[in-house]
Formats: sequence, C-alpha cells, structure tokens
Amino acid sequence: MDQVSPPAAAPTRAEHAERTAAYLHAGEERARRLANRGPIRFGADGRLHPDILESYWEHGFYVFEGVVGEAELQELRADADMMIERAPVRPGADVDRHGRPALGRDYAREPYTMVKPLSDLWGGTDKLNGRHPHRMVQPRADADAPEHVVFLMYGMCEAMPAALRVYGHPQLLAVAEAINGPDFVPYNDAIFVKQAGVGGSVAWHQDGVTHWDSPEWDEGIHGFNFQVQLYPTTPANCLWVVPGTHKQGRIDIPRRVAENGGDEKLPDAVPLICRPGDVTAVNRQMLHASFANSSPDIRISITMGFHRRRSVIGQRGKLNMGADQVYDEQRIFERSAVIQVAIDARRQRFPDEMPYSYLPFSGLEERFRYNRETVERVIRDYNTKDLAI
Ligand SMILES: O=C(O)CCC(=O)C(=O)O
Repeated sequence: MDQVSPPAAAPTRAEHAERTAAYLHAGEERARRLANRGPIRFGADGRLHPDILESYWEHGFYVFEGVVGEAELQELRADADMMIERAPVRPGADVDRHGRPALGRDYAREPYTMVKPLSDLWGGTDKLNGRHPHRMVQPRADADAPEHVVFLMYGMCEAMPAALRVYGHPQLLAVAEAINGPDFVPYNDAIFVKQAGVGGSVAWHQDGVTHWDSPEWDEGIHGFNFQVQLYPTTPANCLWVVPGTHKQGRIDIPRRVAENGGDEKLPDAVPLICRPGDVTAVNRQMLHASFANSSPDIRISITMGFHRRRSVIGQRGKLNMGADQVYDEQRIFERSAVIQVAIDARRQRFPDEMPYSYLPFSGLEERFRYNRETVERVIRDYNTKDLAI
C-alpha cells in the first residue's frame, strides 16, 4: 500500500461536507432531469428494450431500478459485512480485528485494498496506467477515525456466495448481451466500500487504457461496468459521471480541472443516485469519480464489468494484470466459465427463475454446474484471469 497523508491545510471532514453541499445538491437536480432510469424492460422479442439501449448509448450510463429484491439484498449485505469484518486488522496483517485468520490469506490475489480515511489512493500517481492524473481533496479525518479502512474488496465470486449468484443474474446478463453482443466476456469484479465519514475518493478517470488510438475505436470498445447498490446512494457518497463523455475519446483531465479553477467539482457531472437493489450500468469510457465520503452514509457497490469479445481477444494484460499475460482463447474461456458457474449457482438458489442462457457455454452446461469440483477448477483464484483492457 502506498499512502499519501493529507496536507495540514486540508479541510476537516466536517468542513469538506459543508463546502461540497451546494454542489451535491445542484448535481442531484441535473441528474433528475435526465431520462435514463427505470426498471429493466424487454421488448416483444425478449431483448432489452431498444429505448433503454438508445438512452444508454446517448448518455453513457443507465440506472436500472429495483433489480435486486430485499431477500437477495440481505444475503449480499451479510456476505459483504462478513468480508469487511474478516479484513486484516491492518494492511499486511494475518489476522482480522477479532484475532481470527483474515480472509483470503490463501488467495493468489490479495482481496483487500485498505486506505487511510478520506484519502485518494490513485489520484496524481502513475498507478493503474496513470489513468487518474489529478489528486482529489483529501480531508482530515475525525480524531476517532481508524488508521486504515477497507476501500476495495476483490474475489467476491470466491468469498461471497451471494455475490457469485448476483453475477449470474439473468436480467443483468441480458443487458450485458444487449450492450456487448451474445458472446460477451467478463472483465473483473471489485466491491467499492465507502464507509461513513472515512471512505476514500476515486479521482476522475476513464477506465479503458487499451484502445484509445485504435482504428476500430468507438464508444463501446472498452465495455461497461455494473454497480449493484446494497444501500441507498447519495450525492455525497456515490459515483459521479460526466454524461456523454464516452463518445469523446481520451479526455485531458488536468485541463478540465484547470478550466474549472483547479476545482475537482466539475460543473457538468451528475451523481448516480440509487435505492438499494438498483443497478447502474456505466460505460468504461465515461469520465467518472467519487469524492471522499465525508457524509454519515455508507455505500457498498458490487462492481462487475463486461466487454465485447473482440475488444479483448489477443490483447495483453493492463491495469492490475501483468503485460506478460495474453488474452488468448483459453484465457477467455476459463475466465468466462465463472459466468456459467454463477448462472448455475443462481439456478440452485432461485429455482423458479429462468436462468440466463450464455452462448459461449451452450451445450457445456453440465461441465459447469456449481459444485465442489467447479469451485476448485473454475472459481478458485478466478480473478488471476481477469480481462482488464
Ligand atoms: O464507485 C466508485 O467510487 C468508483 C468506481 C470506479 O471508478 C469504477 O468502477 O471504475
């Protein structure tokens, strides 16, 4: 972990909350004027309703309302709480705060990213291919704040049975198909945990790092991310996006901030305000960020990304994946198998629901049932095979 302590001149948590209030309110008004939210709807042909697709491509994001019901939400929250409770007591520790072995000490990839309260882990650094060039305001935390807080959790399909099941959600996978085609492939998953009064920020960035200069470049080439919201999201703790930026190519972020007087509160951004169980879809080329959570409300967002297959095949590792890795047919097949196992895990838990039929695994369903053998063969350390571009 590489942390930067807030400078002495930084606002306190309370000052930050006060100084951002008017901007948060104005952003909420802008967001409410956009017509890109509602339940997932399908047309007569069973495909995602074309109005939704059109709105997604116009704005670069959509808020699907009421996708996950209360019973499933409770299972997701319980699993997320378990994972937070079992985080190392401090970065690098082997035990959690109760003295038990921390979760994931046997995982190939560390499942936790911890940060100092209200800090910005990536802004202004060259981490993650340098895609977060501007450092966000890092308020000073309250005196009783912990030294480190859980910020990101990885490996949910291995650690959280309820999250594996939501990964196989038939309506969400139908949306992934509508956006990326029936042979869509997974990218990664990560759970953003913005704890009340201490959650860190995510500096302005666009996610994609591979195809900006490609002759094939278009507004969908870097895929999209869902976020399943476990709690209400508010302008103070949620993700903010600048509508339409997915069509603009690579954006000069330092310049945008400079043109705003050096202020990170960009004037045309809108907050993704959700109820629990709502799911956002955000194009990975959108300019987006979230501010330090100086508010009294927690946000937990289960984030899972999907790509077009042709955007990924033959590419080399980027972001958290090493450049020595090549995304060949085998790699894509093995990582995509997590989706098929997730579909079956969901079928076992919700037998009355019609499972999603995932084209790349058509005819292979029996080999990818959810059971002890596939947990070992497919799910264990699955995120070492993420398809980051
Ligand atoms: O949810 C957040 O705060 C950040 C999400 C994000 O940056 C992403 O999904 O790329």
